[in-house]
Amino acid sequence: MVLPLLTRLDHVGIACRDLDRTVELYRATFGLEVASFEVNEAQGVREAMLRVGSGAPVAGAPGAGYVQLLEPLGPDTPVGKFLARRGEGIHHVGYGVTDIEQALSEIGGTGIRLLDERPRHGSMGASIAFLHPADLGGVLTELVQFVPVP
Ligand code: V0V
Ligand code: CO
Repeated sequence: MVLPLLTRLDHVGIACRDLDRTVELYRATFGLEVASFEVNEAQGVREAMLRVGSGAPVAGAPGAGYVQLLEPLGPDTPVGKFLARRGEGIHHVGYGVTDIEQALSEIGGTGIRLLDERPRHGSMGASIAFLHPADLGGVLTELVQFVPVP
């Protein structure tokens, strides 16, 4: 095992009620542009990734970090429930890993609950998996393995 398991900050996920308005807020306030815009039915979100900085590449993955703006596809989705309970704000933190299967196995072995036993499809082609916030000080934590486009 190569430590640390987390190689970089990939993104901060922010729950919002109106994705288009929030994208515009980030553009007008910070000059950030949308790098990718996707609907992820399985995760129940419309989401936009806004790249922050260019960053030096780490372990073959782009070094840039992102802000991920998340709008729920409905009330009975992770982000829909979060908005109803807590309102708009930071929803999760996503960290880069080099080998997500191995990271899940190592982290699962520590007793932290895995919300995904197997990686799932994430933004921009990445493999992602979530860890339970109740076991990590109230922070919903996402592992992200960058998958290069062939
Ligand atoms: C809920 N809770 C959270 C939370 N969401 N705590 C911290 N951060 C969050 N984001 C707490 C909530 O306050 C409750 O705490 C407890 O969990 C149960 O809340 P709930 O509303 O009943 O929610 P659950 O249990 O139905 O679901 C919560 C979890 C769920 C975290 C298990 O949201 C989940 O599986 N999330 C993973 C998938 C996801 O979030 N997808 C959207 C992003 P108390 O009151 O009991 O203490 S998709 C994405 O990021 C992509 C595609 C990408 O990056 O590529
Ligand atoms: Co995310």
